[in-house]
Order: sequence, then structure tokens, then C-alpha cells
Amino acid sequence: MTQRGSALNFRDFVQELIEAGDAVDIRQPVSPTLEVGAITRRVYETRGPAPLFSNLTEGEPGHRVLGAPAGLTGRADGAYGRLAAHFGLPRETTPRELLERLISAMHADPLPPRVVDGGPCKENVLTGEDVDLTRFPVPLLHAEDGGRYFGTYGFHVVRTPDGRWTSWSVSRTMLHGPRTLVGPAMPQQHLGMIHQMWRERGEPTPWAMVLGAPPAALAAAGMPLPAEVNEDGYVGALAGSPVDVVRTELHDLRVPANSEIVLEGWISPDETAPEGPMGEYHGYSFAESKPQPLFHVETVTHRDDPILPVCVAGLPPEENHTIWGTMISATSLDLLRSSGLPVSMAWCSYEAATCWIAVSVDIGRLAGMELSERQLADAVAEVLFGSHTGWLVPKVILVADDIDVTDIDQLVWAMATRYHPGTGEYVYPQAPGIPMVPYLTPEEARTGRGGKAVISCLLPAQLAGGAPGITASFRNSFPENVRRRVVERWAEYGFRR
Ligand SMILES: Cc1cc2nc3c(=O)[nH]c(=O)nc-3n(C[C@H](O)[C@H](O)[C@H](O)COP(=O)(O)O)c2cc1C
Ligand SMILES: [Mn+2]
Repeated sequence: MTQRGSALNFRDFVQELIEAGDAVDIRQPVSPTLEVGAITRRVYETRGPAPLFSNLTEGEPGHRVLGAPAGLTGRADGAYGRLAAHFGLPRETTPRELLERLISAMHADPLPPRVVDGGPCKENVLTGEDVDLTRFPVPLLHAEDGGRYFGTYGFHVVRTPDGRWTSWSVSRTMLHGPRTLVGPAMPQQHLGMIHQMWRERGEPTPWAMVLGAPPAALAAAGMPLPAEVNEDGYVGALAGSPVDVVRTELHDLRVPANSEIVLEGWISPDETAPEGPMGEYHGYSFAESKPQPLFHVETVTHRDDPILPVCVAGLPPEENHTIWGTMISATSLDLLRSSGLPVSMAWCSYEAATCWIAVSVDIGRLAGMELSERQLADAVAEVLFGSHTGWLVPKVILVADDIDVTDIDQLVWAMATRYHPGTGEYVYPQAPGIPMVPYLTPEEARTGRGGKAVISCLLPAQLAGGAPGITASFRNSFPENVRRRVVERWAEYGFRR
């Protein structure tokens, strides 16, 4: 018996989406060469249901692809439903509820995975000459991409040489040959750190990559938890039960037992190959490839009629925003609150392509702390920019907590009416940051420092603990009895919704 439910079973997740009308099973022939990418892109941009491609014109018959696994759904139908399904939560779960859930699991005892003897991922075991990644419908996602991408929504499994720390992390992999992949393993990311430990011993890194993993596991693998924290135990705490894992065929790594596809092999200590370009999370594709480590695949195991999930990165909202951004929001909010700063909420606006995080400040508590705006900005910068999670996000927007930072309309209004040009921006040229941010100068990208700022949208009155005036709105500008009467009679007036 394998684990069931949308959080711990990818196939149940897909089935649940179909039943909720949030995925469509496409039986028409579709080509993995650009057509899968174009349909999925249009789905993100129109907020349509996730496309399940059941009849692909390349790859083994029966193999399938799921696009936009965590795309947003049209507002009226619960925008965050697909994201919530990753955690087995109701479709109407709000971002704030989701963050609180992610944070409480960070403070709970980890539930390490349970090793089971076999599982659906072993239904087909391919070794030796039978290993050929081109048997899968590996998509060419954008016309400008430097190759086909196998791993856009899967995670790497690696372990330190002394066995103390196992890392699950999402990072892309491009098809290089029938038995090789190529992709980034940045030294600041845990994949790169552990790979470096094996390189120092002159050994290849034992490695596996999991596609069609339990959705909660994928999300945790895209979450900047601190170094030395095992994502597999975190997923157990989050899901409320340990993840069932099986041993890999090739080495003693463990992978979720009901995963759709598992690639097993080694990361080369020294070989690299050009990777990219690819349409990326910030919304751009830059016309360059970079040398990245080579991954050798020696064994492949997969479920019958496997489903390969894909993220077609680019303009928001896609999974780099809905999954990565949400997980960054949770770790950042926890960090800011734990440091004693008067922060009520933190949210990487999906529209900002994971390039800013909006932080709401508890004005009442701030007033009691007697911090100047600069002191507050410096304290936030120190806590965030020095952390694993804050390394990823270059800009922090501070607003008072009358603003719901998950509502982009309110955030834009606050930025337009409250940010003071010339004095509302604090810059941190020495702060370390991810070098992929599009506006960095070549020097900043090379050194991995700078281009980071805290932007204050706090009004002078709010800094002093007061209100700026009354926000003229339905909620604020009318007495309770008038509002109630209007809401009750809404349909009577002739309005549909
Ligand atoms: C869909 C998706 C794609 C991602 N692609 C990459 C990538 O190609 N390279 C990378 O370094 N991080 C990528 N990330 C972000 C990392 O997964 C994230 O920063 C995570 O914290 C890394 O794991 P670690 O903290 O254990 O190092 C991606 C995340 C998601 C959700
Ligand atoms: Mn990690």
C-alpha cells in the first residue's frame, strides 16, 4: 500500500485537480517540442486549469506530462487551490494560513522518512543499455532555450559523505545526452555545498533526481530551510506522517516510494557542459549558456505510464513564484519574527517574480521600540540579507500592517502614496545576493554582492505609531449598519456578485 492523498502522492494530486475542474486531461496529440510549453505558458497567463498531456507525439506511448502544477486559478474559483493541494489543504486556504502552517512545521519535531521495501516507483527498472532519457517526452519549453529540460519540477537527492545531512532541493536539469543531464549546483545552495564536499574527496557525488514526487516534498525541496536541515524530516512534520521512501538501486540514497520517475547516478566531480539559456524565474531569457556540472544517469525507475511535471518558467505566475516565492515568504517571516522585529507578515508578491518581499510592520509595536526608519531598515536588512533565504530576494518593501501584503492592489497603492523618493530607500551594496537578478551590473553579478535595498513605505505618522488619516474605502468610510444593509440587499439592487 502506498501513501495516498494529494500532499504525499503525486498521482492522487493530479486526480484531485481533475475532479476539482482544475486540470484537464488533453487527449489530442500534442508535441513536446514547443507545443507543451506554449499551452502551459498560456495556461499560466490566462489562469486556466493545469494541462495533463496524455497523448504526446514524442516519447514512449503512455508517457504523460503535467504542465503548470502550481499555476494560479481564476480568482473566482480560489486562486491558490492548486498550491493548497500540494499540502493537502482546502482549496480556499489563504496565503496567511498557508504560511502559518509552514512555519509551525518548522518548529515541530522533524518526522524522518520511513524506509519501505518497494513502491510504485519500482514498477519499471531500467539499467545499462536500456537507460535512454530520450524515451521520455522531454519538452523543449521555449524557442529560445538551449536544450530540452527534463528537470524543471523535480528535486535532487544528495547526502554528505559522512551521512549526517540529506538534502532534497529543486534545481533545473537540461538534457545533455541519452544518459547525461547538465544543470546548476550553485555553491550557496545545498546541492552545490554537498557536491563540493564530495569533490574535495576527489569522488563523484552519489545523486538521484525525483520527478513527480509527493507535492509536499517538492515544495519543501524548493524551500530555503537552513543548512544541515533534512527536508525529508520537515515534509513528515508538515504532512503529519513520515514520507515512505525506498532505497535507490545504485546506491544507498532514499527516494519517495510513489514518485513517478527516479533518475539515479552521479554528479561528475570535474566534467562540465554548456547549459541554458532558458526562460527564467525573473521573466527573462538571456542569450547565453554557462558551463555547469554533468549528471550521469545509470539507472532509471518509473511508474507505469509516468507523468513528468513541468514548469515553463518566465513571466509570473509560475511555480518559481507560487512555490518558491511562498516558501521564501514562510522562512523569511519566521526569521524576522524570531529576531524580535515587529513584523506581522511577509510575502513575495508573485507579480514581482521573486525579486521583492513585502513585509508588513506592526505599527503599535514599532512605536514602543523607538526605532528610526533607518534603524528598522538596517535591522531588517541584517536579519534577512545575511540568511540563506534572504540571499535569494534583493528587495524588501516595508509597509504598515493596515496593508494586506498578499493583495497586490493594496501594495501598489501603498508604494505610490507612501514611499518617499530620496529618503525612503536604504541600499546595501555589500549584502550578498543571488547573481541572477536581471538589473545587477556585471561587477555585482561577478562578486555576488549589491543591488539590494529596503524600501520603506511607512508614513511619518506611522513611524510614530499613529494612523495617517482614514483610508477612504467601503470598510472604513461607512458605519457598520450601513455596510450590513448594503451587503444584505446586494442582489436586490440587481447586482450579480
Ligand atoms: C520550480 C522551481 C525551480 C527552481 N529552479 C532552481 C534552479 O534552477 N536553481 C536553483 O539554484 N534553485 C532553483 N529553485 C530554488 C531552490 O529550489 C530553492 O532555493 C531551495 O531552497 C534550494 O534548496 P536548498 O535550500 O536545500 O539549497 C527552484 C525552485 C522552484 C520551486
Ligand atoms: Mn536544504
